[in-house]
Amino acid sequence: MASLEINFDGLIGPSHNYAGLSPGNLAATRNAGAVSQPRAAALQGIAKMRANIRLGLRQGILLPHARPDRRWLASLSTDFDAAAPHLQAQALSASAMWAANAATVSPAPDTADGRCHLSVANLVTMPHRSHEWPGTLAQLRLAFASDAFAVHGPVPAPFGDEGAANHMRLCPRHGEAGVEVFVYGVSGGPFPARQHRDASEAVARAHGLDPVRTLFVQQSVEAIAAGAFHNDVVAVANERVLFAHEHAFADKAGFYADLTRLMPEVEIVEVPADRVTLGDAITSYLFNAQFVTPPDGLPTLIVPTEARDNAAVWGWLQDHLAGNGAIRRVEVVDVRQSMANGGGPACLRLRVVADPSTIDPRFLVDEGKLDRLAAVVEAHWPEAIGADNIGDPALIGRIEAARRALLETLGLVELLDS
Ligand code: SUG
Repeated sequence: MASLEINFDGLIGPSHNYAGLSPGNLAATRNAGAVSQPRAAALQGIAKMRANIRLGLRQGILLPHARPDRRWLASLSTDFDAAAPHLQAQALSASAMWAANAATVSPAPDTADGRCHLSVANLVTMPHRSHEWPGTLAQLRLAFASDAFAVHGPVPAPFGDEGAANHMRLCPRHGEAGVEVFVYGVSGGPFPARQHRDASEAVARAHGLDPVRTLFVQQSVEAIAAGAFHNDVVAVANERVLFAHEHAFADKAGFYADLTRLMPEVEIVEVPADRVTLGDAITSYLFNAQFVTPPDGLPTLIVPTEARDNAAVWGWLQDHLAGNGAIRRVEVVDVRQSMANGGGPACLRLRVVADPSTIDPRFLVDEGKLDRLAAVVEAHWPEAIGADNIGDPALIGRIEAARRALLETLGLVELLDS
């Protein structure tokens, strides 16, 4: 079978909660201490996957990690019961759900050895995310074990790498060679720049990318300061179309010129700040849409309900559709539980262009498997987690049992400890 784009969504884990662990992520900070609904959250994620399958897209999954992360706590010479509350929260986070941060992926047509390369992201900037990579790497090594893939470990600290959330690929069609764009931050006003240029360059070297067709682009300080903690909050690409906010990049003229030189057929759809402010872009997550091409060929933007609820954003989308713009269809999905932690439709998925027959089928889903996953979630995921419950041993027992039930259902118990 030919290569096609497969979206791997992070299944939202049973420990999903709002501990406000990510400074610079305004939604997560605003919702710190709110009561989360892990069961509803996971069902929302499953419904999004189901909708994408119905559009004709291929769908995969990445799984929740062992939480609390007892191995990480042991490396800090403590355990969950003895740990300080902030370490308990960091050990319990379900942040692996945001699969766009799992790895950077360079499909086979872009690489020197003709394999699809994946580099697990180190996520070193935020403590609660810095211990995700071993669990992610264990899954990537299983899912992408075939010779068609090369799976790399993380770039070493202190070079922050947040994976595909800061990487875009422009190409005539997914299965053809493209231009890979790495977006890094230098400064973000009061907030940290999470993606370092040295990390992006190391990933590009590891993947054997052609330096001539690889761009390193600085995210604007203004965007990070406004709450765009990843590039995918202000820009997204699909095939030959780049969709970006006017203030996404530090030097947009230079970037657009390079892109147009390398790929004359590129179409840049820029949303001006006088139609949608950076603030509206960030609260609505207009650019954190999944931008995809289903088999009917219509470039489609899958936006969160928050984008429909924002009059300026929805107005711009309607005008674009009416004007026969590059985006031909808009679909709306409800991922409010993830959104409240700053994770939209695009954060929840990792794009891989490959032949599905080369991937471990336990990581691929159809509607029947999603039905089985939904049943596990209904039976085992906690209904609610409040700030006061985080250290509760009964809750922890429930979270660990829920993940065990999931792995048993998928035939993936070998992942129990990772
Ligand atoms: O890293 N939120 C995540 C959201 C990641 C979104 N991903 C992309 N844009 N691709 C983050 O800030 C909040 C968890 C908490 O506060 O408990 C959190 O980690």
